[in-house]
Amino acid sequence: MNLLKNIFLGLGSNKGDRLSYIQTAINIIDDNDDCFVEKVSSVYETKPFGDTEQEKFLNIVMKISSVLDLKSLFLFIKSTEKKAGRTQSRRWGPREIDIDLLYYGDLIYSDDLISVPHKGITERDFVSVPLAEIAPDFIHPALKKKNIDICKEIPESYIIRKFPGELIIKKV
Ligand code: PH2
Ligand code: MG
Ligand code: MG
Repeated sequence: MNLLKNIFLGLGSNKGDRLSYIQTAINIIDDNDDCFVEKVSSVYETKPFGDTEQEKFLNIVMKISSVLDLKSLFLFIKSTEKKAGRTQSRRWGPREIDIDLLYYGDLIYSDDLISVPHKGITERDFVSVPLAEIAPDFIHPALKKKNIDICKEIPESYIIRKFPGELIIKKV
């Protein structure tokens, strides 16, 4: 079986006990025998992007490795959102937990459902800054730029502060 190493996920929550929803999602991913949590970034409290009339988010990025192919991983992420307590929410609306696939190694791929690298990487500092924190030298496969350089080029800032509180990785 082929273990793919540089998989990055972006997690966000702006409803209920935000940190606890993020920790629950990390635990579910950690508990999957096909996924290995390698690193988790600091927690960032962020202003809402898009629909600005909603609560502040907590955002993190995590690095995992996995034997799951792209589509299986995507389905697992969607099921993890549900299992962690995501209720229906409109596009851009408040959500208990959102998990986005940011990079699947060096793969460049897009269809109706999945797009990697995620477009938010170059538009949202709450994605690019935590990415640069845990993987500064990882190179965006399409732009051929390092995370650390991408995060310097984001025009608008949504990050308010680092949020106190530790996230726990169990398996390592
Ligand atoms: N996610 C959204 C919409 N807006 N804003 C912030 N700050 N953080 C998010 O994770 C976020 C958002 C849709 O997924
Ligand atoms: Mg999102
Ligand atoms: Mg999403």
